[in-house]
Amino acid sequence: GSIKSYAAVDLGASSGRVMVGRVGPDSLELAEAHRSPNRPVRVPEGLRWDILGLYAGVLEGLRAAGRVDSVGIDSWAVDYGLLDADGALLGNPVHYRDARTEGVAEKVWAGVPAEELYAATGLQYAPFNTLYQLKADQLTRANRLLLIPDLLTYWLTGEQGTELTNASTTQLIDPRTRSWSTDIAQRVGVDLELFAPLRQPGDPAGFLRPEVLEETGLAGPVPVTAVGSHDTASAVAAVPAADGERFAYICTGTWSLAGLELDAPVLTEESRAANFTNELGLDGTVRYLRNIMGLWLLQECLRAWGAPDLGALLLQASKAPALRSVVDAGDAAFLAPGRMPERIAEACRNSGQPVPQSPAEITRCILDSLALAHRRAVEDAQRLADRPVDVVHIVGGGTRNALLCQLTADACGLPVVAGPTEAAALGNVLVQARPHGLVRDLADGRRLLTRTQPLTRYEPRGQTARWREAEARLAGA
Ligand code: LFR
Repeated sequence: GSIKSYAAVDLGASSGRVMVGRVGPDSLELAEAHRSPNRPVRVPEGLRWDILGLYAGVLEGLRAAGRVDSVGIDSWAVDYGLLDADGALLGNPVHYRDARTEGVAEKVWAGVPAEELYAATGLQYAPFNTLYQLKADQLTRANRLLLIPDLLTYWLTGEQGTELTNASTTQLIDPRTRSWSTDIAQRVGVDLELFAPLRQPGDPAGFLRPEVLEETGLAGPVPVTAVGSHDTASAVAAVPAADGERFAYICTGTWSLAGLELDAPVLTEESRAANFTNELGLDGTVRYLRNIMGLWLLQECLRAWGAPDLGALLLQASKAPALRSVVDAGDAAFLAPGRMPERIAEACRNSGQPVPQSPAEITRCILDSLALAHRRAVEDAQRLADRPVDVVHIVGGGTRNALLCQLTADACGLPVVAGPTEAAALGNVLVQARPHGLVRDLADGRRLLTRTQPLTRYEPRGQTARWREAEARLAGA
């Protein structure tokens, strides 16, 4: 009939899932076929992704999904696998939280100043941008670089490409031309021949190989479609904004990615100083946003505390005193794993604030700090892009955290619309539905989302003065 099924593979930093989206002219349903934890592995040489485990999870998920009309893959950004001349993977892909990039950026800037890099690529500074990772790697045997979703697509189909939205996180793309910055690549000494040709979201990416069909029990041909393969690009595509709405978005999960959808990049020096990035989105859009540490801070504490019941902890945190101590949730000091409760306590102590003691107090400190970082990003983005907004959309895993959503509404002084939770998978599905004529463009996909997905609205409780005070406290620290 007119209903089509799509497998959306969505790999996050802490779990990988295969979702099945069923799309009709006026319907959109998403169901989970398979979910498995994504466990980074610390070996003597550093922190690595278990890429074979992830791929095995994809195959299991496709088997569980059953007959689908297409498959699309998205994941976290910047990381990659290197292949030798025969197309074989050279070692486990390195985790972006690995320490090997320490001090690398400074060396790159000695050749190409950070100001010039920003003016040409629009990418915020993060130690893990692909460019810096590449400069930290031994590339002598590498013949090809495939970003994580492109690597898995290659294993599924045998075909190589570099999907654009994710390529925009390498720091080797010019956001104005939406193509390689050959000048920057040359000056920093990166051979662009390493990369497979660019693919646009919506482009065909081959068919499941016969061996994959056999392993998954699927009947071919099953096409694979390039989607917005950066999970944040897919998540932003699934922000259920109304037509003409002036909105900011916050994609929540391990990270909080907070900002605006623009038609053109903002490449000013002021924007660079504020560490805003210009990543590429669907249909010619720019994702103008800031990376905030996100629920990673809480995930790492939960790990340290031996995985206590989250619901009970959040209830206690909601009753803990508000805004007692806040930390800078944008601080790269929180990037590496380990000792998170201690590091948060240290940050409070060093800034002369009360040191949170119990898990509930620390959790409250984290959520207040995240909401405050959300406020700063939403305010800065509006100012830097000269684009005021009336509403903040929160999508992704953090929508399950009602306290975080309410605090964000309070901090921003704006209504928050929370949902959908599985935004990246939905954005992935919506792009796959395009070739079948079920979804025309971004606006059309968003209309379908607002009609079909449950959303929760949080009104600001009018305490902006308290948030302003906390902001000043942090700035003074
Ligand atoms: C979110 C995300 C962010 C990116 C970070 C590292 O999952 O993709 O957008 O900055 O992970 O890749």
